[in-house]
Amino acid sequence: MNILERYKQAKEIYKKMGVDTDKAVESLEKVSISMHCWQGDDVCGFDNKGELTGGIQTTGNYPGKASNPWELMEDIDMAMKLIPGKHKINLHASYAIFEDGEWADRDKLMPEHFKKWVGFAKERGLGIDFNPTFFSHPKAEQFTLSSMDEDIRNFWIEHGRACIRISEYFATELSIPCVMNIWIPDGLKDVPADRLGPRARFKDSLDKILSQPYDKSKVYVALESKVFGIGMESYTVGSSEFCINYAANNGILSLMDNGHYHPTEVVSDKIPSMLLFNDKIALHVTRGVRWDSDHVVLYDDETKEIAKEIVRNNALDRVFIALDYFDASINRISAWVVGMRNMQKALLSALLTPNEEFKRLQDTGNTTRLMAYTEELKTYPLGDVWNYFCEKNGVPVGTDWFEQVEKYEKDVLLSR
Ligand code: RNT
Ligand code: ZN
Repeated sequence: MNILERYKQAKEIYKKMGVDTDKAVESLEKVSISMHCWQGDDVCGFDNKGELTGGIQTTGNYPGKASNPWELMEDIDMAMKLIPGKHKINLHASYAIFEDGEWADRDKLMPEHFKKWVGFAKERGLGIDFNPTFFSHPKAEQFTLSSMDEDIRNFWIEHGRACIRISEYFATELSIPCVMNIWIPDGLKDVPADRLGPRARFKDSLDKILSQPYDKSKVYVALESKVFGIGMESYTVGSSEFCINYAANNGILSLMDNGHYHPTEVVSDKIPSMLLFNDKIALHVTRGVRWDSDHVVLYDDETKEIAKEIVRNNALDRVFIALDYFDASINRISAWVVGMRNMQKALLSALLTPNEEFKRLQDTGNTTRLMAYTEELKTYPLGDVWNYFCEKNGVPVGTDWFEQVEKYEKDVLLSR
């Protein structure tokens, strides 16, 4: 049976459950996910030769890593060919492209250092999101925006301000708003003597960064919290409470990364609360295995639960979804494609749920039927709708995409 016939059957099956598959497919087509460039080169970037710092880590040594902008762009192209829909690319400031040898430090970065990225995105109709890079730099030893050294703190404030200008440049050039996410690695390995001081300095630094004028309809500044990092196990300056309160009081967005909470805490449960108090929120979808390990996003329970909270609260246009992981132990293109497609599958699954009816069952206390239906739905033919979605959007169906990754590995990656 071909894909269209199977879709038609699936459509009937879902219809009996009160779900319109055509509408679900249409909604999913409009969702753009921000694909993190840093999966392509193990978070190395191009502006510094040093190692990855900031308490994050990639492990593995799979061959074929992109080691210059052109390879990274080539790899992004390959991944995007295998992912249905139109998306965004998520850049870090460390991916600046210096031509003619004129290197600039992070505090001096300018839009022209990202001209090539704009050209790349324009040609493909992609948006760009952005991140100042407060790590992998000689001035990012333990503290950046919370540093007690005023020179270092000012250096990073200038970096933040430069990144706002660059974000506005992306949004203006591409006519697609740019989410600019601030995450700092600052923290302590051991028990702090002063928890307040670094946070007060961080707060002041953020105020100074945000005093850079910018168009709020073009740039959405977000602040990402964290619970700990490697070498910062005892104290993180940008904790959840700090970031949520700062964002709420200063008109910026909160960004929740689901690797950044205690092991039994889930971001899915936080989403509805955040939606009640914020017009927009941002996410880094990742997979933590025992810690913030940044494994590839799978089609697992928490990813599905996150998708449900976005979809059933009608918040697809209020939540900026970005992926954030870095696996160097497997083919990096495959890592991108698996994660992106899984996020989309999770959204599709949520869209193929009779959400209003399920809410009604909860509200009327019919939890028996709710459980029975929810469990039946789990074996409904989601795959047939997904395959149709892929075909309709001109990307390979089923495992066919993987054949292409293998060929690309042989032809391109292994000859690097
Ligand atoms: C680190 C944060 C942060 C980074 C990226 C590279 O724990 O999750 O978002 O992963 O900026
Ligand atoms: Zn993150």
